[in-house]
Amino acid sequence: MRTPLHRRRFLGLLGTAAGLGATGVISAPDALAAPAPSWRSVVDDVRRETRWAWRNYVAKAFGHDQIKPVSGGFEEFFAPGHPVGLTIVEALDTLWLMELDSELEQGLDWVRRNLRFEIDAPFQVFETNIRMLGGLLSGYHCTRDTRLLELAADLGDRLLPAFSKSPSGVPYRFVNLLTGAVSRPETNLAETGTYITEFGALSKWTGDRRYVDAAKRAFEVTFDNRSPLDLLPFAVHAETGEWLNTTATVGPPADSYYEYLWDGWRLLGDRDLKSWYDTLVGGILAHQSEVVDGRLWFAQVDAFTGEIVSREQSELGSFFAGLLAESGRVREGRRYHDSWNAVQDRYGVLPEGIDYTTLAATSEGNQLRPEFADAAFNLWLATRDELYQRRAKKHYDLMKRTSKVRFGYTILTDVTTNPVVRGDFCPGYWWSEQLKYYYLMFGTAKRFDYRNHYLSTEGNLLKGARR
Ligand code: DMJ
Repeated sequence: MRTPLHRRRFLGLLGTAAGLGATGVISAPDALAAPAPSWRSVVDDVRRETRWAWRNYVAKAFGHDQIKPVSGGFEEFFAPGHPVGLTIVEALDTLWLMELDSELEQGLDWVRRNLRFEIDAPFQVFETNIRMLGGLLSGYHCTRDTRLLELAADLGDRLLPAFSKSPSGVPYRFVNLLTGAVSRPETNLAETGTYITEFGALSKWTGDRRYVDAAKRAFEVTFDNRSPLDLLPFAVHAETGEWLNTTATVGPPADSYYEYLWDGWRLLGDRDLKSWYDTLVGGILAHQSEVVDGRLWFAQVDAFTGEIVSREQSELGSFFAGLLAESGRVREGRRYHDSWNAVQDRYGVLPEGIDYTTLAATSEGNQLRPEFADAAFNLWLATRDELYQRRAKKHYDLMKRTSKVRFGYTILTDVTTNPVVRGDFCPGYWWSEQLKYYYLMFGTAKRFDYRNHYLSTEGNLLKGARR
């Protein structure tokens, strides 16, 4: 039970309807924001920035996984000494959507000539799937370059042992791409259930069901083990399928598990996935939502008792506002985005973690994160309310102001200081996610089907390319 102290400030979800759109400390609330700028000029600016950053990547780090945009160096993401051109693969569909066709051709040429997966090193299955497999598949979807599909099928085959060697069907965290040796059975929900759309697209485009069947089986094991409150702890053992803890969260390392139940229904039309999503999100709304000072949050709770175990909220959790809206819960999605908007108003760039009772930062950096823009994009698609374009525009402006450096855009190690403290690296997802969300929501992209599309958790376009 929550304590009486909590009840004073922490009203239940149904207890209040007012107090939304909290006023920020630094800037004006949404209602007082300046009139909408010309979105056309913003979309042109996003395209220009993408091309500028791409040219720097080509000059300084081409073929390596990630550029270090301050020093002009590079680093690999999956395995030291084994570049797989992560930035290129993540950028393919973004370049295509933006009609940056000569840059796209440069990237495709590198992939055709260099990308191979006979690599004797353990690769993280989840990251390899959402970034590399998803990037190749979205590249194929946009360009119809069959080499991309061949590479995707080869990579899919190399990932499958993580599933087939597990006695429960829940995947191991790592697989050696050359030998198929698996490792790290202590895993979590996101790394268990973020495969169905990439594997589903691969099955559809190759006619081989092994991929989609493996992805669904992993979902089934964890869903069947749900608590009587319809909640899932986030830590699980791959070999037994048993829980390793009792804490439920919508943030990492659970987040995209929920996203992919909905997405699997949306992309593949699998009714089981929709019903599992409805059950689990019903549990989350009933037992994890909490309103503090008029703002909606999602607590970390014990999955079996419902007791709150933490009021810390990861920035990554902000994606959930968009997911709620996408799946028909627009009211809750709006409210949760309002909460994160209050954090954006307070800090400018969102810190990685906050305590939602005070909005104090619990983790001061920002890894050039896309989730707030992702949610704004999905809310905009669901409502066409310009409010979300304004919020995303502010997110974009703040990113330009704080993260733009000599050779591109970088992460921040402290957003609570003035000036902010910068790191020196640009994550691969930046090329696949926020650039694309900004571009698509500030203009009408000719190559994007605004009515019928699917973007993965990594922003990869697996449906909706208009050629
Ligand atoms: C991305 O790789 C994906 O969005 C993933 O689902 C979790 N978050 C990172 C970016 O923050």
